[in-house]
Amino acid sequence: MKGHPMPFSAIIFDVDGTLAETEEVHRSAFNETFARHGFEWSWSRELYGELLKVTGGKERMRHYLQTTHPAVLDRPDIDGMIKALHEEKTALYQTMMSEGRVPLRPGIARLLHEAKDAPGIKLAISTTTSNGNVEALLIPALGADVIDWFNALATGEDVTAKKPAPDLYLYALSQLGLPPQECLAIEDSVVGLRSATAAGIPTLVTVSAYTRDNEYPGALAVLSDLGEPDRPFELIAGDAGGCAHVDLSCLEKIHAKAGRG
Ligand code: XBP
Ligand code: MG
Repeated sequence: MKGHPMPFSAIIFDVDGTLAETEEVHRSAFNETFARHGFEWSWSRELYGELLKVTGGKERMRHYLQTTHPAVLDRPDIDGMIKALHEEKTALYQTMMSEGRVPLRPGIARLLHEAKDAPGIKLAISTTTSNGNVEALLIPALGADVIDWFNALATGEDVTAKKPAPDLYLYALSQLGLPPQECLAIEDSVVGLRSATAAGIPTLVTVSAYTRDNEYPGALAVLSDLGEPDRPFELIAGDAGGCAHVDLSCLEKIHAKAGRG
């Protein structure tokens, strides 16, 4: 082997679509909020797939109104209205999540447990959703102290420019105190991949319900999910280092390829 591969020091996880298939819960919470206020805005699965290109719930609502009900945006109270609707949507989402209806995706709990105790490996989160929503997903699944497993937490509340801008990943890197090449991001979407890549972070893609038909230029590999020892992932594109499920030694192999181009 030529040269000195970069050490592998951190995994940065996206949340929605990567840790769990949460987008259908977000969609229900948006729709339920709109209905409660008498708005006839109902986001179908198909429409929501398009709307996901705009990250962040408030930004997504504004984009929807711009393209379908532009007159609503002329209301003098529009900013307050979007903020209030989004707060209500967030509260509803958290109630729905507390009912425990969304399991973590294959391999997520296993990899987090392995990595949190591994010397020299740090964990981080980079998500356009909020802190409260991250907790609503992770605490019921992994316990009250799960947030302490992470050395860095970058959420939509911390930046103005959400994904695909690099800001969320740059903020995670600054908290980790690591150069991008020592990290590996795990993402489920093209906007997420673009965000991580723009921050210089090698990225592994695990596709989700809304993103499996996309192309992921620049990803180290594209997998169906992280897999489990008794249930291998499906390799969709790239080279997954010959492994059948993703654990730390597999990630190290995948990461080592990044340095070699
Ligand atoms: C995906 C998103 C989020 C959620 C909704 O986030 O784009 O906006 O759809 O959450 P991730 P909010 O970066 O984790 O994939 O309404 O709280 O924005
Ligand atoms: Mg995502």
